[in-house]
Amino acid sequence: ADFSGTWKMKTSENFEELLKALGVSVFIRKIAVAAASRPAVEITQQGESLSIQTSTSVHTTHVSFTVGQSFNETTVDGRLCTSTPRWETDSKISCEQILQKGEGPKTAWTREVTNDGELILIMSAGDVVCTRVYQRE
Ligand code: RET
Ligand code: NA
Repeated sequence: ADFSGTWKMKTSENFEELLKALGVSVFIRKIAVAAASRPAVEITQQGESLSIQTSTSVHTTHVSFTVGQSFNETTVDGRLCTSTPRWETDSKISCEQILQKGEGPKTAWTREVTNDGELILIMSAGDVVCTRVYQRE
């Protein structure tokens, strides 16, 4: 599948609940939720290698990885983790995260490009699941 493009968020569910499950304080949560309502997502892809930049007014992340190879990233609350992405289907990447230090709920994400060309990002922390749907700009 082709994940590349500049993506605009259409819907988001449970993002604040996700941060809450990760122990983010209410003050920081409100700032993060407001900023995360207008993310700029830029993905480039070459074969199995992806580069994903997610920018907001207060926090930006950039990851590059090859599906099938572990890499370092941060959880959505900013803690360093080791991530292991794999193909769940040929249009869906599923990634488990292991914290490098300390303890916390189990986190993971999936990214899928649907037949109608939407990108669905699912992030989870323990039982809490956040779903964000994007369209190409
Ligand atoms: C943290 C804690 C430190 C202070 C701030 C934060 C903001 C996080 C944001 C995350 C956005 C994530 C998105 C993810 C995927 O689409 C790291 C929680 C300000 C704004 C857009
Ligand atoms: Na997002």
